[in-house]
Amino acid sequence: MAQLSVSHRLRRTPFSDGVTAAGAKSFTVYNHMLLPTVFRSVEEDCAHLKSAVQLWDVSCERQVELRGPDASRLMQMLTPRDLRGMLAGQCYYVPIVDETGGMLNDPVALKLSEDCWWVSIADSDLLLWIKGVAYGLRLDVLVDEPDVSPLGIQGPLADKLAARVFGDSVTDLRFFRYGWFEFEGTDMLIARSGYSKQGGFEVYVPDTNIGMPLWNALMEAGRDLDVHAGCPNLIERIEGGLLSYGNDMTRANTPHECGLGRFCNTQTAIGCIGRDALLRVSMEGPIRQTRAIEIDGPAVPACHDYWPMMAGDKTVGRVSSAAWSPDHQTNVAVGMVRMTHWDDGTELVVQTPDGPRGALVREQFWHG
Ligand code: THG
Repeated sequence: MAQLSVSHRLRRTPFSDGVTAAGAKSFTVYNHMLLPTVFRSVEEDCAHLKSAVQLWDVSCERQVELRGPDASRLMQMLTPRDLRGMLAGQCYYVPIVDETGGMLNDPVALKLSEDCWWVSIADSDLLLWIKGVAYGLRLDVLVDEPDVSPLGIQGPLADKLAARVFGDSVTDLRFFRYGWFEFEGTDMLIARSGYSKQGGFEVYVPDTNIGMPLWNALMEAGRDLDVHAGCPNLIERIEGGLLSYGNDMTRANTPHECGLGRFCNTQTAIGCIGRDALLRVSMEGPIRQTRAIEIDGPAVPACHDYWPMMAGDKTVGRVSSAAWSPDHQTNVAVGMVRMTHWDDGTELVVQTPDGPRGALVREQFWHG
């Protein structure tokens, strides 16, 4: 395969030296930044993630900072999730929609204080949308991207490793809560969160220069835990039903179509952009929705183009992500299916590049 040319438009991260030294085999581009996708192999990385602990360079989950008297007001304009009960110390997974109810991003929002928020974004230029809204309404708020780079500590041994470097109290954090912890004299925000179902933390590293010292300290401290560099894993995230913005959903989808209706409180999210559109779709319900899909046969190739899902000669949906799961001995996939065919157990045919394959619609992901 041809190589990707790296230039200033394709940003390195504070941990790039560590990622290279660990032998990253491939990368993708996410928020104009390098994101590793494979170290040993997707299957080996998955097995290791489920049994040990990994360091993830997820710097590409960039922070958009909202700071100023209107920060909370602006934040509530961006999402149909009701933020009134949210306290400093909490993280919320928040769909962000445009005026038509179309998904713009699905970030994690962190409330630092009444007048300061971080929005930890998925792969779209959300900063520009937020700046536009703030300027258009002349809000009293600064919108910027700080030098903050998330480092994931993911896997069943994550608590053990984090405790050795940040102290035992880091293990008291509850899911989607954060606290402040010190490393070599620098305070950093650590949350119990991450893009896997294996548990762990995300360290919001507040200065590029402390990136490699922290990376090296974690690698050193976790030697006997078999710590290894890792990255969001395609197999594990499909099994867990974690969606990928730009792949499994786009601006053409509402949160309800994406199965993110449980993160919308459109009735009470007063001031939210797209509220009228979402009130309408939440009343009527979506006519297509994200589903887990099980695809028969041997390992499917990578899903670059959407694969049509057929019922007879009718196209009733499409697969957006797929991978062979060694643990489930089947191909696990994410698809969008029309309501006429979205019931659990519905049998369909998926047109893969390797030819047609039988497939089953599932109401639940695997959570494996
Ligand atoms: N962590 C941080 N920033 C991120 C991601 C992350 N930005 C980009 C991307 N990932 C955003 N997408 C997601 C998708 C799923 C979750 C988080 C971010 C997630 N979901 C949990 C689940 O579905 O089980 C729980 C959500 C909840 O119950 O509140 O964690 O990973 N910093």
